[in-house]
Amino acid sequence: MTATSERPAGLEAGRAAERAHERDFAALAERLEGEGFAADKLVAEVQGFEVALPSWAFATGGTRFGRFSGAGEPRTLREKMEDAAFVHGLTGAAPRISLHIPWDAAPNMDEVCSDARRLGIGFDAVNSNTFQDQPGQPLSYKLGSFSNPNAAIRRQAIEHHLHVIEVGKAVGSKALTVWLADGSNYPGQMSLRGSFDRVRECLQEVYAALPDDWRLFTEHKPYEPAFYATVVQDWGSSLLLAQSLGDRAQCLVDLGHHLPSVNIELIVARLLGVGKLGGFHFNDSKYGDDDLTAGSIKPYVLFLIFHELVLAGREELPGFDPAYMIDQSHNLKDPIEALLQTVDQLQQAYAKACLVDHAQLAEYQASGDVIMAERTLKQAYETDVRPLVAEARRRRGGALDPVLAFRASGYRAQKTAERPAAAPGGAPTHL
Ligand code: RM4
Ligand code: MN
Ligand code: MN
Repeated sequence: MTATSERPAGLEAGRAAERAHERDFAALAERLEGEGFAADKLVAEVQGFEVALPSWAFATGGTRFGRFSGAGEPRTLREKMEDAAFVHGLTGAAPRISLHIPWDAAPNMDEVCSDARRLGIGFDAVNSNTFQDQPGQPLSYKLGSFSNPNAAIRRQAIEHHLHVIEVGKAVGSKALTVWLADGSNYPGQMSLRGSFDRVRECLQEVYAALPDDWRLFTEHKPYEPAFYATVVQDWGSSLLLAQSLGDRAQCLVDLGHHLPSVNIELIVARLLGVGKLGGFHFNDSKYGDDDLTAGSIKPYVLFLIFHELVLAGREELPGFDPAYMIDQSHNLKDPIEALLQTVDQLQQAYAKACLVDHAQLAEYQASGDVIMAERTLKQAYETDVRPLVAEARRRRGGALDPVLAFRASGYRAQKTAERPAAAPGGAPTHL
């Protein structure tokens, strides 16, 4: 647990649940020891896994057809940070929040920092937003920001990014994530080469303004809102940008930003191989940028991605320092419950990846034993690691079962009383 002043309510699982956990963990530990693993070492590895929470995921998201908000949702950055601290208290694995500017604009950054200290949370990458026009903004991003043929619009977008860096500096962030909606809806609308060149030039200026210990993440996405040609549409475009910017520019992989059936773990491996894998936006997807709960649709893919990451970590690949972040929109679930479930799913995928016998796998690969190589992965994937993950949470002061602990805590009811309901409906908050 962190410096959170009070231990969250709901942490005390019933005695029966404690006993059941102890029994399950002992059985799993014995089995793993039999397979040559040190259970305590595995628990410690899982305890070391941390992921950042997105400030924009604490309120109900929406689609372009509507939004159905729930009770007690946060209305201010401080309230989002309170919710984040609660999620961290129950999971012990989410000690940072990622801000989105200007959605999280706050008049007094000193207050934001002192709230964060009081709540025991820190800040991960800051995100810019040139995909919407803000009230009072002089020039429109309707036809693009960094790619816009109009130099004054590009200048405005650059100034916004410089401002976002200042916000990040004030809270102690160490990275800027740039996702651009830039692109075209119709052939002929914009120059396919020229638009990319303009994006690169603008990013060069932003990169030059980064503090020395910061990284810049470029995030690709195949379509939406540009339905014909998105400028940074794929990992290749993202990599070209990162390579042309410099060492501290890396690519961010949002799991929902790939067309159906694209092999994401292969993309991860490619980026790892050239030291350009900067981080993740975790979520899951059936069709496109669906923003569903990580692990809810393709859990094996999530495991295979973590397998590449754990392997890269063990091999100490140069430049390997992935920023793990969540980017989801919770349209139906209570946002806090969805995030608790997400962190648990990520911990499970990570724990399973820690169980892969890499030496054995390499031998099977070298001898061309296809079945046994695949079985080595499946052996890890099919292990029920829930007791391991629960034990890791418990040792970090979190809950055995965060969702049940949240329900037992009365937190949502308390916040519903403290935070008068927002107006029903309204515009979607998430793209
Ligand atoms: C985009 C992308 C970005 C996020 C916005 C809100 O689809 O995933 O990471 O900042 O949505
Ligand atoms: Mn994203
Ligand atoms: Mn997205």
